[in-house]
This record gives sequence, C-alpha cells and structure tokens, in this order.
Amino acid sequence: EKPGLELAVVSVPSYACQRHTPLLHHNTTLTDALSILAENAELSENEGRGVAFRRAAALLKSLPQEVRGAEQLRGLPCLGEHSLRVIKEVLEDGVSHEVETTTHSEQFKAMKALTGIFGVGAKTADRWFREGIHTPSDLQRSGHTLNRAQRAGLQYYDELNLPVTKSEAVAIGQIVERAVHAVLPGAEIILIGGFRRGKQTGHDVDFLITHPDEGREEGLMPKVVSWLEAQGFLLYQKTTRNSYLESKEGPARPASNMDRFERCFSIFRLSTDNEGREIQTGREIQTGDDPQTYSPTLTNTDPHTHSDTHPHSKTDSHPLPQTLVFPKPQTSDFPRLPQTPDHAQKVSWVLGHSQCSGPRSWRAVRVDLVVSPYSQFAFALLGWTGSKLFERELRRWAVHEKAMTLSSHALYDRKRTQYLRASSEEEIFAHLGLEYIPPCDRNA
Ligand code: DGT
Ligand code: MG
Repeated sequence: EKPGLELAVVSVPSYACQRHTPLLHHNTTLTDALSILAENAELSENEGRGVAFRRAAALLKSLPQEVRGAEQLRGLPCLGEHSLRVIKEVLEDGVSHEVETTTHSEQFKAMKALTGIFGVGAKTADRWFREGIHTPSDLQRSGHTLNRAQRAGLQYYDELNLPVTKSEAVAIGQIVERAVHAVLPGAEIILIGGFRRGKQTGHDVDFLITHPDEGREEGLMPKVVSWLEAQGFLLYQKTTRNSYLESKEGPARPASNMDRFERCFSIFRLSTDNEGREIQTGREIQTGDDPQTYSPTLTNTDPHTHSDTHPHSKTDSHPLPQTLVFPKPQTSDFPRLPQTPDHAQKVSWVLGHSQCSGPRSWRAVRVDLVVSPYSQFAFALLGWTGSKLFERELRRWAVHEKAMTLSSHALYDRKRTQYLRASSEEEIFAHLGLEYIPPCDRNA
C-alpha cells in the first residue's frame, strides 16, 4: 500500500464538534455530492437521512488530504452504508447516479425553487408542487393567497437568491451599528452566522446584539426596527419575541430570561451605486443627522484577512467580543469592491412586477437580528455562529456524552442539576470537556 494513504490511521473523532473543519477542504467533489442528497432528504422532510448525509460530508471536510480510494476510509466514523456507496461511485466514475437523478428530478428542482422563496418551507412547497406549481412564476399566476413574508419573498425572489458578499455584510453591519447605537449607546453588535466562520458569501447576514448592563437590552428590537424603518432601510420585517422556543429540549431554559430573547427577520434595502459600489443610505439624510457619520460609505475589507470575522481567535483572551467597530466614514473614500457585483443589472425580473425604468441603485438583502441578555451572550454567540451541523453536534455531544443540555440560552448539567455559567465561548467548550474550536473551524 502507498504510504500516507491510510487516513484511518489518523484518528478522527466522531462528533463534528471535536474536529477542526475549515471552510476550504480537500474533498469538495465528494461533499458536494453528499450535500445534494442531504438537501433532497431535508426537502422531503426526511430529517434523519439528511443528518446522516450531512455528518458524512462533515467528516470528509475535516480530513487533512484528498480521498482517492474508498479503502482509505476504512475505520473512519460517520460514514454510513449509503454515504459510502455514493462516495465509492464518485471516486470510481466521477459522478453518482443517484446524485445525477436527484439534480435532474422535477420534484427536487421545484422544491428548491419554491423553498428559495423567503417564507416558504418544505411543507408548503410540497403542497404547491403536488398542485402543479413548480416555479415562483407558477405560484404568482396561481392566485394563491400568500402571507406577508411570502409576498416579499416573491417580490424580491431573484435578489434574495443572489449570494450576499462580505462587503455587503460589512455595509449592512454599519447600518445596524448606527441604528443600535442611536437607540442604545454602549450596546454591542457582532456579526454571526456564516460570515463569522469566515465565509465570503452568505444567503443572509446575521447579527447578535447585547448590552453589558443586563436588562438594558430589553425592548431594544422594536426601537431598532423603528429607527431602521424611519430611515427607509427596511423592505420587510417581522419581529418575534423569543421565536426559538426550546420547550422540546427540556430544562435548558432559564424561565425568567426566556421571554427576553428577541429576533427580527428582515429584508434590507441596501444601496448600491451604478459602479457596483455599495453605499449605506436609506432615504434622504434626515434633518439633524450628522452628515459626517451618515454619508454614503463603504469600508472595504481585505478579502484575505479574516480577523474581523473571528474576534474569538484562540489567542483572544477577552471574555466577551468587542463591538464591531467600523472606521469613521470618509466621504472622499470610495474603495472599489474586490468583486464589483452590479446586482441591479444581474437581476432578471422574471416575475415582472419589480420592473423599473432604469438600473436600480439598491438591492434587497436578508438580514437576521437577534438580541440577547448579556448573561446569555456567550451561549447565543456559540448557538448562532453555526454551522447548523456543528450546533447539532454540540447539543448531541452535551446530551449523550456529558448528560448536559445546551441551547442558545444556557447550559444545564443534569447530574449536578444546575445551570453552568459562561461569559465566553471558550468557557462553554471547557464545561463540555471539549477542545476549543474557533469559528473558522466550525464549518462542518
Ligand atoms: P448562510 O446560509 O450563508 O446564511 O449560512 P449560516 O451558517 O449563516 O446559516 P443561517 O444564516 O441559516 O444561520 C446562522 C446560524 O444561526 C446557523 O448556523 C445556526 C443558527 N440558527 C439559525 N436559525 C436558528 C434558530 O432559529 N435558533 C437558533 N438557536 N439558532 C439558529
Ligand atoms: Mg447566515
């Protein structure tokens, strides 16, 4: 046997939260194939099957080298019979028959297109599919009564399915920071989700907001939303108190604090000028606004440094992340984007009703805001950084290996019958008996 090929000799732990999973890895052909089958299972509401494919893909993402033959996988965890069969096929033939069939199936294509509408889940999409609705245009013509989220989803369909760039995320971060500081000075805002893990694009932009004085964050979301609305930054918003109910998960919910968890699902109106530069104006600058800090600006980020997305690097000893600090806007400074996405032109208005006379100077972007009390901030940060599989694996590890219940609010030790406090992600990993995995290695 060729030296260095037996990957199993490298011991690979079976929970994704025990492993370092970088964004870029060596086995994308295999993980792309498995991800399609996972997606198909999720769209068919076969969660168990979806998770099995996701776990297999995550294992491959964590391997230190490219897999060239199935024999290299002997002894590795997380690879079920079905996943192994798919992997072997791809290794031998370059493609998997099942993956090909899936990607070409009418049902898969329709389910992807319909669930691509903001506000539409697998159940609704499946019902529509069985009525013969396969595309957003079919839905539009069907005359179905849609809720407010779905109407917005349909209206901005094309744009919301364009990846959000890191630069756009930064521009939105500046707006969010301004909104939050206008209504609550001293509040802290941090970019979470995929961008915190170092992704260069995302399907949305996620922010977590808190205030060091516990209680000050209460009632913050409606004020932030009002400010954003008054400035013309919101195309859609739905604020829910405590949308992530963990009633199913048992005791990991501090009864008194639960009702303070607020979340806002929104669609931002992000200005772009015709040269593909993003600016952060909503409507006109309001009288009384400081034009110096409210002028169109874009702070370009170096695409090669991830330091701003990883405020919790291993060497960072700050117990809590610092507020996202953006450089002071400089009106004369309009750096060009690394890529210059002219979204207004890329978007083809298949649905007809978004037509405008000229190229538009803004685009719609999905933004999620979450407000957490300071005492739960580390849990919220860990819970909202993802990836989804990494989160699932953390909770599975907690329950099965530690008899603990982990949520985005708290960690409960069932043997000691007490909540374990933490003011940093590092402390939570320590409570769980896990090596600290930084955000950039949570891309399971
Ligand atoms: P993407 O698709 O580029 O936006 O990728 P992510 O990883 O940002 O995914 P996203 O935005 O759906 O969610 C961000 C993270 O937040 C995700 O990795 C897990 C977590 N998350 C999402 N929805 C919920 C929720 O309802 N409750 C809790 N606790 N966490 C959630
Ligand atoms: Mg996200």
